[in-house]
Amino acid sequence: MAYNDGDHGHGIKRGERYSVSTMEGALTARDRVGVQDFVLLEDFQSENAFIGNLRKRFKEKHIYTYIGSVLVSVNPYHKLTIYTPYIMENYKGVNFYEKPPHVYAIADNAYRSMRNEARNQCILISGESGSGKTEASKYILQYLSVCSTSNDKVEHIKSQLLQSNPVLEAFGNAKTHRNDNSSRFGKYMDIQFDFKGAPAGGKILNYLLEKSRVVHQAHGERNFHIFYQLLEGADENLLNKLNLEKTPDKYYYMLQGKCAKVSSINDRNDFRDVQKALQILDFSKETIENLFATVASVLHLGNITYCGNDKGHAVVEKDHTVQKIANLVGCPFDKLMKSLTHRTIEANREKMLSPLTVDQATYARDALAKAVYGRMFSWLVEKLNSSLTNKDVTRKNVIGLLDIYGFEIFQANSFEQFCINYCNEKLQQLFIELTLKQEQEEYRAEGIEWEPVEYFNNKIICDLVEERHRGIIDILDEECLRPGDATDTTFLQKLEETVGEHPHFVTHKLGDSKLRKTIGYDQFRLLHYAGEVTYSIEGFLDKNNDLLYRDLKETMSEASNEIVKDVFPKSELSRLKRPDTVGTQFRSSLAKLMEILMSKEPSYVRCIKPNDSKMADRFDDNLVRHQVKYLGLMENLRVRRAGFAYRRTHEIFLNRYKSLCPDTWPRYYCSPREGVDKLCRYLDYKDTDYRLGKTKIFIRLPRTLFATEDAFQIRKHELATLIQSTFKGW
Ligand code: AOV
Ligand code: MG
Repeated sequence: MAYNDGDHGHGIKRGERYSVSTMEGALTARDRVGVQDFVLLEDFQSENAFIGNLRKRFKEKHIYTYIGSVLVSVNPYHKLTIYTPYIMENYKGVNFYEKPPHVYAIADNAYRSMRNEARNQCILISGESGSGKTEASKYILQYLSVCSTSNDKVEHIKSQLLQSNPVLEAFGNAKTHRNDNSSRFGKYMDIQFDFKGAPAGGKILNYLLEKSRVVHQAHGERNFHIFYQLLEGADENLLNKLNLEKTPDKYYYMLQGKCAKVSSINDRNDFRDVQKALQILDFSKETIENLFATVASVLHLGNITYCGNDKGHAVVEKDHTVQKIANLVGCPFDKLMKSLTHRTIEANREKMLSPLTVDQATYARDALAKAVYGRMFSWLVEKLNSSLTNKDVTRKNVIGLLDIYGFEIFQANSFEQFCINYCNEKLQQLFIELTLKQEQEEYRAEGIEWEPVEYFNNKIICDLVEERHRGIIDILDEECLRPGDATDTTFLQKLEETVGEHPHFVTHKLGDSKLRKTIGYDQFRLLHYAGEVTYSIEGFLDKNNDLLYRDLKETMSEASNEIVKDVFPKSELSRLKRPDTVGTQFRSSLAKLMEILMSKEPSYVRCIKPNDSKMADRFDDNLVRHQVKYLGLMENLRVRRAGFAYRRTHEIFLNRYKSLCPDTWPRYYCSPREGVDKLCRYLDYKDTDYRLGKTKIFIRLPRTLFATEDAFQIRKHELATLIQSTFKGW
C-alpha cells in the first residue's frame, strides 16, 4: 500500500514515482500499482492499458490517478484510511506531483495557486450518478478548512461552511436506484478567503431541485431524506406539534417507493446532525420550528384525498387533514379548503370561482406540495447564505466548488433527467474547451510549437438542446405558451419537424425498423455524449410550465409561518408578466454558471463508478470503459501526450538532476534555463525529445524522464557511498 506513513511522510524521495532505485525496481513497482499519472503509460493510445492501469490501482486501493493535472477518482464504495488529519497535513504545501495522487493535492494546489497568484479558482467535479462527486467535494471542503490559516473567528466560519453540507443534503438529496445519497439539485459553492488565506465566508448557488420527487417516487427510491429523518429522529413533543405519526407508511408522499428504510442510512443520527448544524448556522428556535412545520405540511398535503360529488366536482374526503395544514402554515382553513378545490377564472372581466374536477384538484394539491417544498429549499439556501456571508471587507479570493447531479439513465426518463443530462453536457463542454485551451495557452506562453488533437466536441448536443428558436427548450416553450390544443404529443411532433434531421436526435418515426422496436411512440431519444437516453414525453409540458393556481398562491401568501409567507410574497400576485418556464430558467442559470466558471482557474476531478451494485472491490471493466470513453479521458490523455508528457520549471528540474552533469554540479553559474540546456545536452537528450520553454522544460516521452530518474538514483547511491567512505577515516 502506498498510503502508509512512509509514503506520505517523505515527499519526493519516497513518492510512488521515485520510490525505486533501479530500472528493474521501477518496473516492478509500476507493474504492481500501475502508474500514478496516465501520461507515464507506455501504451498511452490503448484503452485497455488505460483501464488496466485503473483496475490495478483500484485493486491496490489507489483510487486516485492523474492525467497531468486532472484527477481521476474511482469510487471505492468503502471507507478508506486516506482521509486522516495526518494525511491532510502531509499534502499541505507540497508540490503537486511529489505525493501519491489525492483529492487533497487538488485542493491544496488550488489553494496555493489562489494565494500565490491571487487568482480565483474553481474545482469542477464531474461523473455519473454515484461516482463519488459529493464525497469528493466534502473532502475538498474539509481539506480547505483544516489546512488554511485559523483563529477563533475563523473556526466559527469554517464550521458554518462545513455544516451547510448536512443541511443541504437532508433537504436536497434522496435515495435513487443509482445512489443512496443522490444529489437532486446542483450546487456551486464559493469559499471566500481573506488576505491571510483564512476562510472568510461562502456563497452557495443552487440549481433546479428535482421537485417532482416530493409527490412521486419510483419503486425502490425515496423522497428527500428530511422527511424520513423527521419521522425517525424527532421526539414525541415535536411530532405532536407537527401532528405527525412515526411511520412513513402513513404518508402517501413517502410510501410509493416502498423503501423507507435503507441499510446505508441512519435517519435518526442524520436528523441529530441536521439539528446541530442548524444551530451552528444561527437558525433561531422559531425558524427551525417553522422549517419543520413547512416540511410536515407537505406530508399532510399528500394525504389529502378527493372524491367527486354528483356534479363531478372535487370534494376533500377528510377535512381534518386540511385543518392540520392550515394550522402548520398558519392560514385560514376555509380559504385553504376553497383553493384546494376551486380556482378563480376570469371571463368577460368578471371573476368567478370554478370548481375543480378530482383530477384537477389532485394536480393542484401536488403542485402546491412541490411549490412549497421547492421554494422552501431555495429559501434555505438563501438563509444559509446569510449566515455564511462574509461581512469582512478584507476578502480577497475565492475557490469555487461545483458538485452537480451526475448523468442519469433510468428505465424511465423524463423532463428531470433531460435537465440533469443537459447540465452534464454543459459541464463536459466546459471541460473539453478549457483543458484544450489551457494546454494550448501554456505552449503558446512558453513559445512551444503544438499540433492540435482531434476530439469530440459535444457542442452540437448542447446546441440541439439550447439553441434559440431551434433547440428543444425553445420548441418546448413554444408549445407551453401556445394557446389551444398543445399537448406532449404535439410537442413531439414539433420536435420531429424541427430537429428531426439532427444526428443526435431520434424518434420512433425517424428511426429504421430496428430502432423502431426500441423507441415508443411517445418517446424521443438523445444521443448524449455519455450515452443514449430515451425520454418519455409525458409530463414535459406540465413540468416545464410548473403552474400553480393563483388561488393557492394567494392563500399561502396569507400564512403566518414566516417561511411560507416569505416564499409566497404578495408582490408575486400583482406581477403581470408570466414567469419564465423551468427550461428557460435553467438554461439561463447554467449560462451564468458557465460564465462564473470561465472566469476562474479550473481544476478537475473526474469521478468513475466501478460497478452498478454499489459494491466495494468490484471493478466492472465494461462499465468503466464506457465512462472512460464518454468522459473523454483518452482524448484528454492524448492531448496531454501529443504535446509533452512532463513539464517542470527549470529550477525544479535542475535542482533535482544537476548532479548528473559536471557543468551544473555542485553549482551552476548560469541561468536555470541555460543550466537545463547544458544538462540535457550532457545527458544526450535528442532534439525531438524535449523543448525548453521560457520558464519550463517540456519532455515528450516518459521514458526519457524515467531514464534520467534512474540515472539519478544510481548517482545518488554513488554520492552516498562516496560521502560514507570520505568520512570513514575521520
Ligand atoms: P455522486 O455525488 O457522484 O452521485 P456520491 O459522492 O454521493 O456520488 O457517492 C455515492 C456513494 O459512494 C457515497 O454515499 C459513498 O457511500 C460512496 N463513496 C463515494 N466516494 C467515496 C470515497 N472516496 N470513499 C468511500 N466511499 C465513497 V449523484 O449526487 O447521484 O450524481 O446525483
Ligand atoms: Mg452527489
